[in-house]
Amino acid sequence: MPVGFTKHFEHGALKKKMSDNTTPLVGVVMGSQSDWATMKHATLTLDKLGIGHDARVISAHRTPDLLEEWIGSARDRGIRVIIAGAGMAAHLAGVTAAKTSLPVLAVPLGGGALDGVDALYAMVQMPKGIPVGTLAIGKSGAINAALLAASILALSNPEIAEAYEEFRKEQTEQGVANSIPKD
Ligand code: RP5
Repeated sequence: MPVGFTKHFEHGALKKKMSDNTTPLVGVVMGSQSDWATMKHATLTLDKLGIGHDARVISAHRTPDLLEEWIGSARDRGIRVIIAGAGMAAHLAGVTAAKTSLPVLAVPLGGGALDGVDALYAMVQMPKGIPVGTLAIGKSGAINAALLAASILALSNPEIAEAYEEFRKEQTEQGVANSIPKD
C-alpha cells in the first residue's frame, strides 16, 4: 500500500478515502517566500519519508483571508498535520491552530532583529485551549517538525511507521559508525 493511502475515514457527511500516494497528508505553510530557505528542509524531510505534502506561502498578516480558506479546507483535502513556519511576530501557527483541530507544529524562523527568539516566544506562548507544538528555531526545527509529523501519521499508517523507523535505525547506525574527524 503506498504511503499516503489510509483506510481511515472522516466522521460525518464528508466521508472520503485517500486513494493514492500523491494525496498530501501534511500541510506546510510559511509566512513569506523568505522563509522557504529554511522551511524547504521540512519538505525535503517529508520527501525522504515518502510523505505527500502541500507547501504554501500564506501570511497571517498579509493574506489572512487566504489563510482561513486554506485551513478551512485542509481536513477535507486529506491534510492530517500542519507545519507552520514564520519569523518575527509569528502569529501563523497560533492562528492556524485557532481555526482547526488538526495538530499544528510550529517552526520559529530567524531573520528578524531578534533572530528567531521573537518568533519562538510568539509561537510557544499559546494560551491554554489552543495547543501548538513548537520546535527549535530554524533548520533543526523544520526537520524535526517533519519527523514529528511522520511519527503522528505513523500511528495510523503502517508505511509511514516503517519509513520513520527505518530513518531512526539508519541514524543510529550512522551515529555508532561515527569516528573522531581528522583535522
Ligand atoms: C513573517 O515575517 C514571515 O514569516 C517572515 O519570516 C518575516 C519577514 O517576512 P518578509 O518581510 O521577508 O516577507 O511574517
